[in-house]
Amino acid sequence: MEIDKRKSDHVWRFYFVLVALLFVKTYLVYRFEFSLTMRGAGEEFLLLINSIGAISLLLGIGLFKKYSKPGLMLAVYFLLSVILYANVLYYRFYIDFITVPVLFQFGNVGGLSQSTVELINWYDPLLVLDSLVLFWLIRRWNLKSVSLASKLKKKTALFATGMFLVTAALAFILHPLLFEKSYDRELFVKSLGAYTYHVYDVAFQSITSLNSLFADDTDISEIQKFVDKNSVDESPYFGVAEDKNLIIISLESTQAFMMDEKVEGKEVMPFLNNLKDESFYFPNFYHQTAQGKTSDAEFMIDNSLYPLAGGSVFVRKPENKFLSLPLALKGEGYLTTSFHGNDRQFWNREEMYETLGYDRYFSKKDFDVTDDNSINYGLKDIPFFEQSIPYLKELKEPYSAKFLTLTNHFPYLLEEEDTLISLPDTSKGVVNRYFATVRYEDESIKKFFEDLKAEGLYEDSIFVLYGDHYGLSETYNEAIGEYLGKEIGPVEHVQLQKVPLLIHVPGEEGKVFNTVGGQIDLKPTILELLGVNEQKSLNFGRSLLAPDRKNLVILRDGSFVTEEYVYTKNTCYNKETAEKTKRNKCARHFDHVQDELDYSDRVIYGDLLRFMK
Ligand code: GP9
Ligand code: MN
Repeated sequence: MEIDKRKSDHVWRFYFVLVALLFVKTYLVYRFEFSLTMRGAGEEFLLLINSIGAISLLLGIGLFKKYSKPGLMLAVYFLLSVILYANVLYYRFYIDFITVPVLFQFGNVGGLSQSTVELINWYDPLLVLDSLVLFWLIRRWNLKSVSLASKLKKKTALFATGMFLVTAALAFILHPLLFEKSYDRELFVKSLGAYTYHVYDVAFQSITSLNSLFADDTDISEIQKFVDKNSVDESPYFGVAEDKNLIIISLESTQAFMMDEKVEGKEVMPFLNNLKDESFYFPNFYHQTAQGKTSDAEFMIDNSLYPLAGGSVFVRKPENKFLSLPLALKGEGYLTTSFHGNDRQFWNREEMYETLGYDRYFSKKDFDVTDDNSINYGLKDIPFFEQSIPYLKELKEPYSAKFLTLTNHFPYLLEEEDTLISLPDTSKGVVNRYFATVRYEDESIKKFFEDLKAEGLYEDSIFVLYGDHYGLSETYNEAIGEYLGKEIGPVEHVQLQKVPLLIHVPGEEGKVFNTVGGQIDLKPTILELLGVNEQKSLNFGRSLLAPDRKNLVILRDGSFVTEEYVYTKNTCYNKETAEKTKRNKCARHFDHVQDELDYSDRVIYGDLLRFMK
């Protein structure tokens, strides 16, 4: 085969320019956009080299063919740049990487919005638009599909594969449990690189989606044994709220530290602070959500299963069988409802609520939503609660009613007339505005309680108020630190994942429960108070009222917290001093933590609850 030396040299040069540019771009993103925790020179070295093999191979698609294809190379380059940038945007808020299910969530979750605009930087176009210059280069060098010397092609392929294998080998030496902890996406990206991570993620999602086809009832008995082994005794509170209506309020993006805060001497959450004195209050309660945010919290509270590490179960597994809180309550004659001032399809609620056994979903179309009474994602909380009262009055008792608040949502927008507190003055507007929307949310609940009392709906109900997930992600730790006057290290960051939990039982005295727990524990806690024994159950959580419960909460990224220790980012810390401590202090929980997350995932991927007898 004849080879045109000049033309083929240009193609080679083009290939190397693309590899070098993408390598540099990726490394700059690792360094300046992703805040990866690096431990030691080995990890640093691995981070430096981990994209080379994958980039050389992927761009090589246009090279290793019989005739090289510069256009195809550029297309792959552009695609990888877009993937990189999409991750940058996602990471800026979530401090996490995109997974395949997140892409499928876009339809349900609204896609581009004001929230995204908030996250864009001036230099962002450079990350993708360099492809235009490269396109110009194709023309300038007059690059064509030519055949290349096969010797050089072989050498390049060898180099690319070699780099890929060296990266993989080094990654396994440094992190032998890499694949067992595949929910730890940071570990994956910093070891095998951003592009290999995505290839793995696509394969992983495709395989797990087939799991339910091959599952049978042998799996469930092993998991049932595990869950039974961890069960707790009945508490003295069993049945104290028997036959009462159940009112659950999900506090959008509300973190527990806000309950203690004051700005210029004024409390940010005056109503909740009062209410907690007359309620069961849980100051060591954590959210355990991942990429499914509000829907993950709802999923956990209804099912006492962990959400999946990637995507939202509401979106991914709405056809599974579940043993949910609404179904258990229906068994006791309850009418089960949910209220939310957003579209029915958001987070695929319409479909998933059906599966979970909700009798009625009052969504945006049931409310009078105008430009004046809505902001950001939908109806403002005060009119939302006001307009819910007439519906609530009509419900047949006993009922359960879940209210999902919405105004305190990133990027925390609020009109002047609704701003009831002065804002702090940190360097981040998002952090400052958060105080105002949390204050507004507190006001809306105060008004709701006043209305419930006026309508005679208060006495016969119990109230569960919980924060659904963090509002200020790790991105804002520096600004939170400015406000709190301390640096936010890893332990402090985990502590910021505490969310409020108040359970108000009219007639019961207030009490503080210091137990360490999380959203997974709410379903058994609620059922205990209502005095309901499920006919069939598989709850990974344990009642927060049980005297013999273990103080342990497992976060979805594999971090965990006990009475004394915090384990996060592969390091064991003393909770009190926030200092690193010996790994073996945490190590006795490792197996249990891993098993608990794995078993819960297996239930969901395998749709195993359909085999429960
Ligand atoms: C929207 C509400 C907010 O319906 O659930 O969603 P989030 O972003 O918090 O999951
Ligand atoms: Mn939410």
